[in-house]
Amino acid sequence: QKNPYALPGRSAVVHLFEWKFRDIARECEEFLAPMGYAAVQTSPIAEHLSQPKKGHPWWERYQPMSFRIVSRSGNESRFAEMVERCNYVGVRVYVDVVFNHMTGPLKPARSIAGTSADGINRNYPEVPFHSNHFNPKCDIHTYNDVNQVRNCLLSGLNDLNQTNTYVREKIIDFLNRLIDHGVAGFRVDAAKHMWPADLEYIYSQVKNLSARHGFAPGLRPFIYQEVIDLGGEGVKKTDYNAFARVTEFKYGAEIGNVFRGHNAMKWLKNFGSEWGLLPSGDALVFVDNHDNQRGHGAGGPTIITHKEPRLYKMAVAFMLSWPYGYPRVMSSYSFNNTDKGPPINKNSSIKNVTITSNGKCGNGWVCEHRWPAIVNMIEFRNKVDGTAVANWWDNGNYQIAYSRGDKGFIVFNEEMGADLKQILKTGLAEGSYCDVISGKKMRNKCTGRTVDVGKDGNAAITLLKEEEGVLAIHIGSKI
Ligand code: LM2
Ligand code: CA
Repeated sequence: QKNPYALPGRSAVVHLFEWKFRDIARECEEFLAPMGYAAVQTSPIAEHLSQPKKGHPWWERYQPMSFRIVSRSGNESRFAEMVERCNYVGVRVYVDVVFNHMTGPLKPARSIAGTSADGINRNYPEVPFHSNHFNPKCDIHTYNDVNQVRNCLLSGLNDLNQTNTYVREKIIDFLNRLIDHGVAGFRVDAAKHMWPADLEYIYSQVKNLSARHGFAPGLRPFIYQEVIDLGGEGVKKTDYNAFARVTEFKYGAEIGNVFRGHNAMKWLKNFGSEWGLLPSGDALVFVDNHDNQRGHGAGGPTIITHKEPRLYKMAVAFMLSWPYGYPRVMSSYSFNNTDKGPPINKNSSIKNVTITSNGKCGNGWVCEHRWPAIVNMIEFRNKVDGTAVANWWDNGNYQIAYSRGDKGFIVFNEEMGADLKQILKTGLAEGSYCDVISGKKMRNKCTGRTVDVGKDGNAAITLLKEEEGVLAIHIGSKI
């Protein structure tokens, strides 16, 4: 089912990567709901491998040991409390679910909850799964062969057979338990490595969203499936988008290309399905994700992350201003090597997300979703909802501007070493507007630069090369 169930006036899902449930609950109440975010994506919540000797790399959570709810983010009662609190303030919860595989070939494999499994002989007593529930061991030698991609081992991880009735039942039970807790949907990890028909069957057997948690009768869960398809492989994103949404990896790759100066911004004019992207209503889009921000997954060095803040703000501002796909905002912790897990205390529990008096995060959490330019663009997206792109302007190269109907207007300057000075049609009514990238409207004053729109809807826009590369105004920032 492709509807994210955003409350009216809200949009986007924020991935609170590796956050503890308690911190997510607080964030729903204190920030996400009031600021207009629609939903959160959690990290995987099922009992998973523990690798203390490796310093608890983030990817241990992508090696499940059972479908009990216990992870480095918290136990089942904390999870239940989080979903309850987020739902109460109208923020949807989507869980990252991993059921293509279990752990790699470790004997014993020890879980975060202290149980063990035999990853060599494929015995997972907590489920239980035995070797007959898995596909025969083989390696993926070529991504041209869909049989290998779906039936062999992804990075050596024991590959569950989702065609098996018992395996299906265990997966369906797990998803149903999450629905009972009040979640609104799922991010399906490694969907590319499972057969579309198996997934479609599993989804069809999952319950409707929980009435007890306030969902209307008959609602099917929101599902977005992780399928990495940059072209040229056997498995295609279009194998999966008939029955649920798909993560559109080409989006961030193309955005990276454009904003890094490898493809002129003027071409963005028809960014969307004409670029070979999925139909808008089938796509879950993002500038970076937890994999490709650290060189895992797809996209490589073209992907833009929080490590390049000026560029990142431009890329995310484009995503949030552009009416294509359902956007996901990444919220990271800082890292300098690709394995590094979240910030931890001496006893290796995950550190709390602390919030400083100016609204920034401490303890090593980056919290891109709280960056003023990013959260202000969430408000922009919510205010312009339902309008089309209009008043497109470009300089033939790396300067562009457009409005969203008569509700919002945005300008980008990515022209190497050049200023932007133009009289532009904003589509907006006459008045003074506060640029939400350099500042914010506060008590009818603007803390950043103001833009004066004349009777004719035109405004003199200046974006100097040393300033931010983007400027945005909307009906809510009128002063
Ligand atoms: C995905 N796609 O379908 C993600 O793009 C991918 O990043 C995930 O792997 C994968 N699904 C499994 O959920 C991540 C991480 C890997 C890591 C796995 C399992 O990117 O590096 O693999 O999780 O934890 C790790 C080791 C790898 C080892 C494997 C098995 O990094 O070297 O392979 O465990 O022991 C021998
Ligand atoms: Ca598989």
